Amino acid sequence: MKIKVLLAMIACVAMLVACTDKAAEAETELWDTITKISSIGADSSKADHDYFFEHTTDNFIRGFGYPTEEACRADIEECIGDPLDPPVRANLTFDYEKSPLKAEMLLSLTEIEEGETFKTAFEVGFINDDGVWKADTMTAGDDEIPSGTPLVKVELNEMAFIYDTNDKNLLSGTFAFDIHNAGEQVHELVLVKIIKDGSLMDFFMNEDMEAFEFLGVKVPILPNRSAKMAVGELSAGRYGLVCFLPDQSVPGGEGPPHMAMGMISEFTVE
Ligand SMILES: [Cu+2]
Repeated sequence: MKIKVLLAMIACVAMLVACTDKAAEAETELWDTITKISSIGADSSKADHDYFFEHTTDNFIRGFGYPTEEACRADIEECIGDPLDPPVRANLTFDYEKSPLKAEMLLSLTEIEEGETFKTAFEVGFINDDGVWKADTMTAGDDEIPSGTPLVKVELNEMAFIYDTNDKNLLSGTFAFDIHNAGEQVHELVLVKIIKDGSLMDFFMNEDMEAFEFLGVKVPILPNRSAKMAVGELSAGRYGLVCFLPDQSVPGGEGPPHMAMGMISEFTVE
């Protein structure tokens, strides 16, 4: 009896080890895929472009504003653009409970102001297509939010930021955003501090870069997905929320920016 139990236990342990090995193998493969995809830009070789399209689905390409692989290849300069900085492995986690498989990673990106690097979290969904892992979705992931930080809910839709500008936590300047995309298009949330007197819309229209300071961004946020965004401690003053993504009902990323259609908003910290 005892031996049977022992054998059963050994079998269980062996199975666990086998499963863990298989998971580790899959994770390495996924990791290599993400790293390779991130390194590919419009100027990369034909072989690299082929790799890109072999390891991404049309659904993933649609996130770039192009309906198919063919459309993206035809306008590759705009569609793929520049390579991304290498992702940071320490922040990679896998969630096997969800289907398609979700892999979270953190990329460091250089944004807007020269020399200023922002860390941005992305959650990538993979599907296994005949033994090949393909990136199928990419949406903004959660920032690390210090425990006890109050959350201010912001809903995104066509075409507005919906939130309570009288929320006491928002007014206090100490909070994190809990963003949800309730719309049908991909959105982003860009947070700026408004420095000059005047209309935020005018500053963007006139490209007056002195009039505001870029504080952070969550992009892209897919329909029906959420992301938590850390904002630090905001000092008293005017702040803006803006979405610059193009109207996706117009193909090829040629639509007007959501900002021009109403996705621009202002709040005050007291
Ligand atoms: Cu938008």
